[in-house]
Amino acid sequence: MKSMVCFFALILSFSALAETRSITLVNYETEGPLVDGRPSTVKQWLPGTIVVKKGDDVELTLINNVPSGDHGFFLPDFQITKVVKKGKKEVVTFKPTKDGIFQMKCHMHPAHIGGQLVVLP
Ligand SMILES: [Cu+2]
Repeated sequence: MKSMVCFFALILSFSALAETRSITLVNYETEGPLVDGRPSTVKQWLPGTIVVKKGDDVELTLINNVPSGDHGFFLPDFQITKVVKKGKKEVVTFKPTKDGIFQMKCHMHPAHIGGQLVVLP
């Protein structure tokens, strides 16, 4: 009986170490300011800030439903570069091994508003 309790305690402690964080990001597009007298479009992945813990198994579902076309998801500090085609969904997974605040953006369009990944210690 004692070994059985130890076994379950061991399983519980392992499951508490790393959790899976599943987060869905949706591409959003709206009218932006005039640029050189012409209307512009602002694009962003929402939510613009996502928070996870160091060591978590992170699964990001990226949904691109904007009419302007394909967009990218770029998280350079974790070597993630993904193109999400118009009307499609992509899933990326990674395990953050460092804490801090990291930039995420579209690598295909420099004017795309970037967001941030917050990794807690
Ligand atoms: Cu883009």
